[in-house]
Amino acid sequence: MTSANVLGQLAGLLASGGIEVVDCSGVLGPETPLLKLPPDFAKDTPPIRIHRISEYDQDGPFWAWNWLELGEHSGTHFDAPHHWITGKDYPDGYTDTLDVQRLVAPVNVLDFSAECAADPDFLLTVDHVTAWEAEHGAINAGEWVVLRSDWDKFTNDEAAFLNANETGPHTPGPTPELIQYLIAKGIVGWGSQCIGTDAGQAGGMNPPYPAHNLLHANNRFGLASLANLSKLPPKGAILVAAPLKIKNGTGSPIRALALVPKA
Ligand code: 23J
Ligand code: MN
Repeated sequence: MTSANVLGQLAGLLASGGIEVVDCSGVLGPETPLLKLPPDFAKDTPPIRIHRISEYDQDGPFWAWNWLELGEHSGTHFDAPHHWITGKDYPDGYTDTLDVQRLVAPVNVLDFSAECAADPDFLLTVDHVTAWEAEHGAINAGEWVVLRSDWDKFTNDEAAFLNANETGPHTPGPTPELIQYLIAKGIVGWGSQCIGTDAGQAGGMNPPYPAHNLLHANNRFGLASLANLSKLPPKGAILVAAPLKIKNGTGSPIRALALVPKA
C-alpha cells in the first residue's frame, strides 16, 4: 500500500468518524492550574491573562480579538529540550528549530490511574512498564509514552491538581530508571497529566527532576497537563503534539490531538 493510499483511507475514515479525533488538551485560561516552584526559586510562571482588544465595539466595530499574557509552560504544554540545562546545546532543541516529523507519532497510554488514585506519590517504575509491555506489546522507537493518571479530573481545582502540603507537591510521575529505560528504547517523548513531566516529589530524586533532566539531555520532548487519556486505547492511537513555533522557545501550550480507531 502506498503512502498516498494510506492518506486517502485516513481522510475517508476521518470524514466518516471511523477514526475519532480526541482532544487531549485542557482549557487554557485564568483558571488553568499553574506550577508553583519551591520558594528557593525566584520566579514562577505568571498568571494567564486573556486581554480583550475589541469585540464589535469602538475599538473594532466588526471584529473580536484578544491578546494573551502567559508563560510558555502553561496548561497542556510541550517541553522542548532547551527548557532544561541538560538540553541547552541542541541546535534543534527549541520550539522553532525542532524536527516536526517527531511530533506525530504512535502513543503508548499506560493506565495506572487506579494506582495514582490510591497513592498520589505513585512512581511508575521499569517493572511496571515491562509488565505493561508483556500485556500490551513493546514500546518502540519513535513513539510517545504517556502516564494515564486521570489527573485531569482535578483540572478545575488548582489546589487538588497540585496537591501540595508542607512537604511540597504530591503528584505521580516516573522514576529516573524508567526515564532512562524509555530513552534507551528511542521514544520521542514522555507525557503526564499532572502539572509537569516529573512527579511532585522529583526535586529530591537523583538526578533532581529526572524526566526533565534526562529527556532533555537526550533531545527528547515532554508533555504536561494532558487531558482525556481515558478516551485512548493502550496502543493504536496516534498523538499529534505540536508547539507554537516560538522564536528560541523552550516550550509552548499545545492542542494535543489523538487519532483513535473507533471500536
Ligand atoms: C520550571 C522549573 C521546574 C519545573 C518546570 C518548569 C516544569 O515542570 C515545566 O513546566 O517544564 S519542574
Ligand atoms: Mn514545561
